[in-house]
Amino acid sequence: MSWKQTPKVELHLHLEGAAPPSFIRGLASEKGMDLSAIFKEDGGYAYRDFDHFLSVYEAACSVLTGPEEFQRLTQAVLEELADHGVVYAETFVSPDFCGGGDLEAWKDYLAAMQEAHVDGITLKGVITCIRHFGPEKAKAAAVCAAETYGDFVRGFGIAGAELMGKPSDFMWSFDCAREAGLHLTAHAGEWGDAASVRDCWETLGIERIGHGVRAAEDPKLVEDLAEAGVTLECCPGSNVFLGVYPTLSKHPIQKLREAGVMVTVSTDDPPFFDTTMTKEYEDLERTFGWGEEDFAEINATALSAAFCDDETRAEVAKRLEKK
Ligand code: ES4
Ligand code: ZN
Repeated sequence: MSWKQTPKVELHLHLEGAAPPSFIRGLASEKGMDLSAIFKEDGGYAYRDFDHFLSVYEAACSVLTGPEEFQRLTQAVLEELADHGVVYAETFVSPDFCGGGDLEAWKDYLAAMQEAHVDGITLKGVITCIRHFGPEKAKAAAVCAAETYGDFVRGFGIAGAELMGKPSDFMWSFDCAREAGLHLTAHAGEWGDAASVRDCWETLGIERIGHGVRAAEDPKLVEDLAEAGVTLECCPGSNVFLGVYPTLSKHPIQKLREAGVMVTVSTDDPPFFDTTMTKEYEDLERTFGWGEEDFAEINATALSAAFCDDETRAEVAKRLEKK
């Protein structure tokens, strides 16, 4: 069956990483910028590996020069998500890419993003610092998040090159965000091993883990994550595309779920990884035999781990009941 219309919750989506290539190409040509180096002949993004992906990603972001571009980006992303049945999404946005960490500039970007609207879908923001930009930049990102916590800004996290620096380098930022009332998540266990997932979880006191799948390599950690009810923002298609696992059948999402870990399904950077939420569901059905009840459970798990307020949660729960 096609899962396109099935209502879905998505928790792990980088806003700029969700930018359709045609949108970025269109903006580049409006601005007279030459981005041909980052596109393949078929129009998709071109890169070799994760580090190169990050630099192509930053080049793509270079056309997003102001709040207006972010408003248009958010609108384009919401339309794409709604087309795939997504009724609630959380998106990672970084003050580093929105005014360079300046609080007043950040507020203008945020206001612009919140102008975007599509009926039937709610979007919330998780503000991320970028690990490879270092702890000082992360502090500015955390202050931006703390100062703008509210209806849209719900969480704080860390993205970027996972193997650079240590979680403890970012403790000040996570403490700052926690004290302001923000929910916390962090990218861990995509490139790093199970020990690094535990380190990140215990050091930063996060409620969810971005990816986290390499935790599957340590049975004790799996047990502890299940017991603590930590939710993993799994992005199976992204992991297979980037070679974390050779095929979806080798991906631990099923094993983690069977062990009682809260797992959810997201796309990460969908056009970069040649995926959509519909495609993720189709692939999970084909590989693990997941059906309607499994996806309903995955969405319920995602909604209970969502960083929104309970009124929004109740509204979204109603949307999930409709088919
Ligand atoms: C990421 Cl900084 C960033 N952007 C998009 N996707 C990512 N994955 C990890 N870090
Ligand atoms: Zn990610």
